[in-house]
Amino acid sequence: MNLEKYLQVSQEVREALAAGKPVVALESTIISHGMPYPQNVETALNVERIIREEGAVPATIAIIGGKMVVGCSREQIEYLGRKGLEVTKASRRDLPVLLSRGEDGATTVTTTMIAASLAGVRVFATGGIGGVHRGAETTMDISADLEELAETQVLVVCAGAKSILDLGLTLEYLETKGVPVIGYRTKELPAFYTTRSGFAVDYRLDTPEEIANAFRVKLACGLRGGMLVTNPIPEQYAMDYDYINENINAAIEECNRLGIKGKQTTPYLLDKIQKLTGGESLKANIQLVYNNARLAAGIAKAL
Ligand code: PSU
Ligand code: MN
Repeated sequence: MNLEKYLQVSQEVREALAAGKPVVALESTIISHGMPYPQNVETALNVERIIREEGAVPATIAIIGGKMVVGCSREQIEYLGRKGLEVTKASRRDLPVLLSRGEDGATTVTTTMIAASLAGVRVFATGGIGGVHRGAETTMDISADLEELAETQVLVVCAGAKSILDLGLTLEYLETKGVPVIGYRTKELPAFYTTRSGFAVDYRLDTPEEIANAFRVKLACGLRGGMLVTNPIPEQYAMDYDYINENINAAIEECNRLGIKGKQTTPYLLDKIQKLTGGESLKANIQLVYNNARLAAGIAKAL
């Protein structure tokens, strides 16, 4: 069986890779499950534009009709954005059935890393990653994103992780799995909406070149897994620490009260926080994604 049956790389991305041009992968669960329509589509298209302005080629990734598409068209992005929660949120475990049945899926950090790596794309920009959920000592809810970072050689640029997660346990897990956690121009792990979290990253690196160098060494040594680059939200868009955390706590309480579990947990919390903050958190979310796209393009160029 050949992979081409299940992997479709757009012409633009194929040509860029063949010419050694920088390419940045983008996920699609952030479009379908991370933001409401139409802001999701607007953001996804703006992210692509920003990456082009920075001199790299964007490759939005999704599963369409049983193929991992690397380099979605505008129409495909619009389609995923409109379908929203109706699209299957596709993690590593979902790939075999979705692909064999010819179905669609929105790729999370895990499946975006898998498809990017198969296509030869090494840099990926997103908003926030999944991690160890609060209460995981009893629920065992630990995102497959962390295992993928341990397994697949793709560098992921994010704004840290939301404090819907247990950030301390998330860092412990990444340490156990040997995933380098880099702070871009910071020693402190950013917490998505805020630049501060109270937790330290492993290393502070101050330029895209230094980050690219470290990742190049990882690839050269054949070390399994990726690298996590955490990029703080620009100060002018950051939210008040206490305000956002009160709302996150309220969202988690409601989630527990309703008994929401498994893959529904993260999308439920994202939506609830957006509602509780009257859309204010969505604005911050959009800006930090743009900021990550810019840095990822810089790293891809340096690589
Ligand atoms: N966190 C965010 N925004 C997101 C996600 C997480 O702040 O859009 C999405 C990403 O696609 C991530 C996935 O890979 O949720 C993790 O889901 P889970 O916690 O179910 O593993
Ligand atoms: Mn989970």
